[in-house]
Amino acid sequence: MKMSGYPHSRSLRRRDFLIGAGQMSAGLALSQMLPESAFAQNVVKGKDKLIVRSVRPEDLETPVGLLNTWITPNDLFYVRHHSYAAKVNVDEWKLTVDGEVRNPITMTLDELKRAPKHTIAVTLECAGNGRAFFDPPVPGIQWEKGAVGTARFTGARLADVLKKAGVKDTGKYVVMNGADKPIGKMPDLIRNVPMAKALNPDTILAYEMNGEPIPILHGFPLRAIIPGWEGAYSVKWLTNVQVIDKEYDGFFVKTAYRYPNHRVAPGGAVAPQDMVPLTGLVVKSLINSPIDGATVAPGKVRLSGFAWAGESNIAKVDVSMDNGSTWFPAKLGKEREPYAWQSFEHEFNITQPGSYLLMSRATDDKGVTQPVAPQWNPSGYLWNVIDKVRINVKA
Ligand SMILES: Nc1nc2c(c(=O)[nH]1)N[C@H]1C(S)=C(S)[C@@H](COP(=O)(O)O)O[C@H]1N2
Ligand SMILES: [Mo]
Repeated sequence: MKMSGYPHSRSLRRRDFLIGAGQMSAGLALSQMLPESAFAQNVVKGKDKLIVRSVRPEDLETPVGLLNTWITPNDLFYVRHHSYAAKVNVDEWKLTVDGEVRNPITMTLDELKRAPKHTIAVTLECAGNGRAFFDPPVPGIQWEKGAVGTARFTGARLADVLKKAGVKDTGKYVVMNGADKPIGKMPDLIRNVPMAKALNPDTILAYEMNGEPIPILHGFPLRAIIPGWEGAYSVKWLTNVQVIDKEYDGFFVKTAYRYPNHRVAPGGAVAPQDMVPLTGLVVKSLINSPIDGATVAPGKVRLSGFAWAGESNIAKVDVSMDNGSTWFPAKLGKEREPYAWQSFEHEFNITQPGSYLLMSRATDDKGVTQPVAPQWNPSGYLWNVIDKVRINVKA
C-alpha cells in the first residue's frame, strides 16, 4: 500500500527517473533497479519491520504507523549511510583528537566513559526525508516520511574532549570522520561543525542509544550527536576529531548537504556559490495515526502524530479534516525536551461517510509555520509541507 498521500510519488516513476539520472554509487543504482517484489524478500537482521530503500549499503525507512512512541525503539529506528556499515573491533578502536590543539590525544572507549555522562533525547532526521515527494523528482534515496526517529543518547560532551586536547585560538571548525570506507570512487563522509556548536553542552559523543551500546548500524562504538541539526552531522563509527582553522573542503561539506540561499523554481539550476550548508532541521509534523488509506468507522476519529523543529521548540500544532478549510488546535503531549519531537493528538467526530483528507500543521516558537507548498531544491532536502493522510469513513 502507498503511504505517501501525494499523487506524484509513484515508485515506478521515481525508479525510472533514478536509472535515467544515474547514481553516485553503483550499489545504489542496482538496488533501485530491483522490482518492488524483491524488496519484500530483503530484510535486514534486527530491522525486519523497516522499508528497505537500499540493501547495500543499508538504507532503511520506518513505516510511519510504527512511529507511534515518543522514544523510537532501536529496532524501528531508520538507518542511513553512504557506504557499508563499519564493523569495529572495540579492543583496537580508539578516538584520536588532533589538528589545531595543544596536545593531540587518543582515547579508548573506557576513557570516554569516565568523562561526565550526558543523556539527551534527540529527534534525528535525514535531510533527505520526504525527497520522494518533490516534483520534478531529484536523485538520491527516495525517502517518504519515515527517515526520522527519536532516541535517548548517552555519551561524553564533545566540549570536554576538546578541552582535554586544548583547542588553540586558531581552531574554528571541528571535523568528524568515521571508520566506514567509501564505496568505489565515492568520497568519504567527513563532516564538520563550527566551534560554537561543537562546544554546546548538548553536543555529545554517544556510546549508548536508548540504554544499550550503540547498535552497529547506528555507529558502534561511538557516534557524534549534533542535536537539532540534520542527521548527516551525527557521524557514526567515529574515529577522528580534528580541529581546523577554516571550513573543511571535502565533498560532503563543500558540495553535498547544501541548500540554495534564494528561492528556486522547481527543476531550476543553482550556482555552486549560492549553495549554503544546511544546519538546523525545519518545523515539521507527521501524522502517525490514522495511516494513509485507512478505512475507519464513522464517529470519533483520533488523529495523532509528532512535531519537531530542530533547534526551535514546537509552539502549537493545528489539525484539519476538511482540506484545510478549518483548523483546530491539537493537544500537545507531556513529554518535552529541547531537541526531541512533541506528540500531538485531536479527536474529530466524523459522522458523514466519505473520503477525508486529514492534515497537521506545526508552528515553532519563532512563529514559523509549515508551508502549504514545498520549496523545491536540487538535492531534495528539508521537505516539510503540511502533512496529509487520506482516510475513508465507511457507511
Ligand atoms: N560515518 C558515517 N556517519 C553517518 C553517515 C554515513 O554515511 N557515515 N550518514 C549520516 C546520515 S546522512 C544520517 S541521516 C544519519 C543517520 O543515522 P542513523 O542511521 O543512526 O539513523 O547518520 C549520519 N552519519
Ligand atoms: Mo541523512
